[in-house]
Formats: sequence, C-alpha cells, structure tokens
Amino acid sequence: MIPLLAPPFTLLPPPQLKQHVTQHRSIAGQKMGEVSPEMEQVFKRFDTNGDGKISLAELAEVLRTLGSTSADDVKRTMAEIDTDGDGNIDFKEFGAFCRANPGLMKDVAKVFL
Ligand SMILES: [Ca+2]
Ligand SMILES: [Ca+2]
Repeated sequence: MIPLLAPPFTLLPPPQLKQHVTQHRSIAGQKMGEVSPEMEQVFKRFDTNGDGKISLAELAEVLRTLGSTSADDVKRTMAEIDTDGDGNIDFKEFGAFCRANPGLMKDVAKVFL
C-alpha cells in the first residue's frame, strides 16, 4: 500500500534553496529602504524638535558636535543629503545617505549613540 503522506523530511527545501531565499530577501529589504535601528536612533538625535525632519539648524548643530563649524560645510552637507531640495532632510533622504555612506554613518553613530 502507498502511504498517503510523504516522510516529513521531503517537505523541507534543500539547503541551497533556503540560502537563495535568504539572500533574495535581504536584497529586497535594502531596495525597500530598510534602515538599521541604530540609524533610526541617530536620526532622532539629529531631529531635536522631533518634527520628523532635520532642518538646516539641526544639521548645523550635528556638524558642530562632529567638529565642523563652517557654514559652507553645513550648506554643502545639506545639499548632498536633501535630494528633493525642500531644505529639510526627511527620514527617506537620511536613509539613502546612510546606505550610501555606511562607514561614515558608523562613525557618526559612535559619537551620537
Ligand atoms: Ca526637526
Ligand atoms: Ca528633503
């Protein structure tokens, strides 16, 4: 007589398939704009008035803490991160900057967290 159920082990995907799925998921996650919890904390430290955006004044304060007091530096950094040019860095822009500069953001996290 043929058993109705296959032995359980046949239901598990082979190891190489599992691996593939895991890799695919992490790539998809990055495309969705995933930002690490550390970066979210850093953003909250930067956004001192808590409106969900980093203004030029808030960015200036961040750069001052990091040792840069030049107004030109602040303007240049703002222009670099504020990709839609509305004069504020929102979390999406901040996340994109974090992903583009992971080494720099690690150093910044060390200072602020
Ligand atoms: Ca703010
Ligand atoms: Ca913006």
